[in-house]
Amino acid sequence: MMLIWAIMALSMREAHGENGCPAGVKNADKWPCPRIVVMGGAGVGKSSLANVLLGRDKSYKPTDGNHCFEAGSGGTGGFTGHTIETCAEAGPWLGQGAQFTMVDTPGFGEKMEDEEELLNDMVAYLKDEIQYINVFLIAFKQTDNRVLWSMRSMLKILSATFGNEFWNSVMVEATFWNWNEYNVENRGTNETLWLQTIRKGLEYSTRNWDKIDAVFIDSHFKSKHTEEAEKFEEHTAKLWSFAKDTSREPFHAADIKSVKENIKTLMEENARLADEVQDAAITLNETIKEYNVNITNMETKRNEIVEELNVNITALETESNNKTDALTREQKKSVVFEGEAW
Ligand SMILES: Nc1nc2c(ncn2[C@@H]2O[C@H](COP(=O)(O)OP(=O)(O)OP(=O)(O)O)[C@@H](O)[C@H]2O)c(=O)[nH]1
Ligand SMILES: [Mg+2]
Repeated sequence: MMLIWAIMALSMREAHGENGCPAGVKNADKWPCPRIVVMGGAGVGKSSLANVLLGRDKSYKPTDGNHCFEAGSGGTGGFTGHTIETCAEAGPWLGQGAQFTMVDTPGFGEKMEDEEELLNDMVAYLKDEIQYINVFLIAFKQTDNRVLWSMRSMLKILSATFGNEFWNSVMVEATFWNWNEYNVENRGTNETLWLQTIRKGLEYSTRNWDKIDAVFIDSHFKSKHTEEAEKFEEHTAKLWSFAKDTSREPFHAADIKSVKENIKTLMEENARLADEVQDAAITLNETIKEYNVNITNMETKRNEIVEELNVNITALETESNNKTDALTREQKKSVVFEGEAW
């Protein structure tokens, strides 16, 4: 009897999964679901946000000496960003809710090739350790649009690495988005316009760019300011419900290819495109040269025609003048004759 009960309990647990994870998600005991990976450019506020979502101070300092989840300005170890490795922590949502997993990642700059190692490590960690991911939270700094452009090469590589499915789990986050009344009025943009710009920026990375949604969670909000606290609650709730949305399959990171392979492919593709552009430029130059020769020939021809026309006009004028003179002479003669007749 005990055995039957134990088997039933086990299969029930299998069907519903454990630790908030759907059935079939391995390592649910270690990494509860949902699992949120925050990524983005260097210094945009990823670690601060990750800490706040785990319910601790935005400026949390780890005690074990590494820089995981440590917020701070400036690069570490010669890299552009402060966080230089991908790491995860399980904890209660906002410090008091259900258990979930937060993954912090290094910030990337503009020189993708220099950061290949960081990117490779990140992909390897997601693939081997985290395996299933509910949300890729891509953070952009509201006050700095350049970051969007520098992120494009990284997103291109991620897209090539993770495949188009990756975009189903993407939610965009606007950092440095303060909700106090003054900022709302003087921001010079609003949520809709800002999201439109981001979507446009992602247009070349995914076909689903216009379906991507955004949250505006301010990791630096002040709870004593009601409007900031309310917006924090609203946007964290939106992120939570996206993370828990079971109509989307969690992203399975186990099948992804290595970044190296993709960077190599993308670089080969770039080299091929550069060759094509060069060939096109050479052809264009030759065509321009041909056109220039044609234009010169046509100009010479036009000048010859104009000259010929001028000669003809002069000849016609002379002829006409001669005829007029002859006519005048004839008329004079006939007047004289008529006079004689009188
Ligand atoms: N005012 C303001 N400051 C912020 C915000 N988010 C982050 N910061 C500050 O920006 C700096 C960088 O924040 P981090 O959270 O370390 O940024 P990160 O994206 O993890 O940085 P890297 O790991 O270097 O890529 C810190 O000094 C934060 O206090 C924000 O929303 N508002
Ligand atoms: Mg960081």
